[in-house]
Amino acid sequence: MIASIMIEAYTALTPNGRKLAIMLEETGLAYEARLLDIAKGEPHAAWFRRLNPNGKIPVIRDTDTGRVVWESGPTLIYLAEKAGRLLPADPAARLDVLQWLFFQAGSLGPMSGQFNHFRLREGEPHALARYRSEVLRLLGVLDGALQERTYIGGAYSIADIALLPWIRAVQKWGLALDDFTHLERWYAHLTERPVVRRGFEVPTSSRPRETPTSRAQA
Ligand SMILES: N[C@@H](CCC(=O)N[C@@H](CS)C(=O)NCC(=O)O)C(=O)O
Repeated sequence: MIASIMIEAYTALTPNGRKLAIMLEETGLAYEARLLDIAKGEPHAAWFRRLNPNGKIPVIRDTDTGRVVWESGPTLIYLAEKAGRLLPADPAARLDVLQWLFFQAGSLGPMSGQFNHFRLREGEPHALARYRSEVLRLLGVLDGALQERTYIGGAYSIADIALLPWIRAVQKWGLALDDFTHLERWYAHLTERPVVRRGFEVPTSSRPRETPTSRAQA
């Protein structure tokens, strides 16, 4: 028997959408991905702004509880707490993870997004150089932190999941990791995980999943 959907995941094929997809695959929670067309402005439609007043993906709705969560960081925290995985309970270890999660949401994500914006437009060389150098600096921060650890926040966590699609994106946007060997090793290691690969395929792999309860009933 297939479980009913537990998480409605409003997403798109972008780095912020992909981190949610990877997280859903990692936790094994039953979910359905609902793809929005950003080019057509769908996140700004009135029905979607009732879910997220900021008009951006990702958003989740938990059909168990009716809870809606927007902003990718809190969606990852919510899902980690629901699944009891990928976010330590110990306060000090938890803060280590949250620091890197906020680093992604507050620094790497916005700076990379602006870098891509100006990369795609001519006539703003100062802006492009500014964002490019800032993204490279942030990659250096990650590289330094990963020199002495396998995962960014201690054990494998939502911080790794939040960063991963952005590290993939900046490479697609022309920034190589050659000068960031520790970050490159981390990226190669994580993208070998079958579950992460499945996450990058969402929504094509999206489907309601069996839960332990439904399997026991089958
Ligand atoms: N701070 C937000 C950023 C979300 C965001 O920028 N989402 C983009 C896609 S990656 C989006 O929905 N853009 C649609 C738009 O701005 O029209 C988060 O972390 O969730």
